[in-house]
Amino acid sequence: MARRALITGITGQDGSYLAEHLLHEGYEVWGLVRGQANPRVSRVRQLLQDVRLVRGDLLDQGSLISAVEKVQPDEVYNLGAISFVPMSWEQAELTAEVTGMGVLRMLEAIRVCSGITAARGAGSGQIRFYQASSSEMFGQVRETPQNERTPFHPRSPYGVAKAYGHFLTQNYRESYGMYAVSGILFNHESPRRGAEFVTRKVSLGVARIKLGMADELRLGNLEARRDWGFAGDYARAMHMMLQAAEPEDYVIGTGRTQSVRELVEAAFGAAGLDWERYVVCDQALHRPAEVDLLCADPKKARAQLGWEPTVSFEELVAMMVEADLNLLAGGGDPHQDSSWP
Ligand code: NDP
Ligand code: GDR
Repeated sequence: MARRALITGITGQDGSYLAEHLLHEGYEVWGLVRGQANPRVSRVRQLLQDVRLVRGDLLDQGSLISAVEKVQPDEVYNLGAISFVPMSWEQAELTAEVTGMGVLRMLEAIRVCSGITAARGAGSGQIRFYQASSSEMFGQVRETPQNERTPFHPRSPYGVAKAYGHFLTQNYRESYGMYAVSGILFNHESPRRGAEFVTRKVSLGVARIKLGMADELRLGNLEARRDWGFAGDYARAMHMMLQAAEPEDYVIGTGRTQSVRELVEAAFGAAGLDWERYVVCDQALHRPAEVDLLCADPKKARAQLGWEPTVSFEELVAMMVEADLNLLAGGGDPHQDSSWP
């Protein structure tokens, strides 16, 4: 019988790559969807036709219990979150509820549906759980590169909520013997990335300028450094983590770091443009507290899972610029696009 996976956050960037990967691996894939008229759900219906949908919301405990009861999953991937860091200052409480408490609700749904109690002891329950932890938990780093033992100092309500979810996942593993793991993933991008994140904002900006649809691109802090990889590679890592014999947490990243300025230079360069003529630095886009430098040390994932990234930073940037040039030249709308590269 096919293994069954339940993915929260199916309408997001990672949900789409993970669903495709799991379908390819022969899984029966279920996606948790919320809301009444969410246009991203129609896109999933259209583009991921083999994915089955179940209603639920990370804010609603009962709905998660019902979803787990209905799907009877072997694996649960908790990707749902408010994931845009600046929004976490504007809606700090909602971020805590969805990105932080949502993890508790999903773990409780699994625990209750599996009949797990502390008294039953270690190893009880069959459902394997993946939590989408983030390099934003490292925040203000005192050591680089960052590995599984690097201390956390989150710099945004989002980072704090992720740290809660991370420790809680560890705690359910230790308290109930559940197979529950966190992937501490560094930034990963693709042509399916939301338009508000810096890589996609830049690739769309470059495409608009190249096609004569805009004459400037406004950005915030150009000096921040990130470790950027390709989302398809990271979805593969999530699945690999849940196949390991023992439940453990892993850092996933490329081990290279670039500044936003270098990203901008590479993206404009890929379209034959000089970025300095078009980029405007806007103080209003700076964050109340910034994460200055992130760089992964993915040695453990390489050694224990055999995971390797396959797309370089330069290839990633070129892929995103080309995809957005094609999208906009064909009259597509990045907020509504009904085809995924
Ligand atoms: P996206 O922002 O693209 O997707 C977020 C998903 O969360 C959407 O499917 C959204 O669904 C869902 N969601 C939001 N609120 C709720 C809710 N109340 N209940 C259920 N689902 C909800 O994120 P990514 O795909 O980029 O990231 C996936 C996960 O990985 C996130 O948890 C993110 O924080 C984390 N992460 C991402 C990294 C990256 O670089 N991409 C790096 C490290 C961690 P809807 O359509 O209903 O709004
Ligand atoms: P990040 O991604 O906050 O790292 O979180 P984002 O692409 O938003 O920012 C990266 C860096 O770029 C700087 N920056 C800008 N960012 C945006 N969005 N818009 C701008 O105009 C701009 N100008 C400069 C930012 O200040 C920042 O330093 C992403 C999300 O996917 C999280 O959910 C995830 O956990 C982390 O990656 C790892």
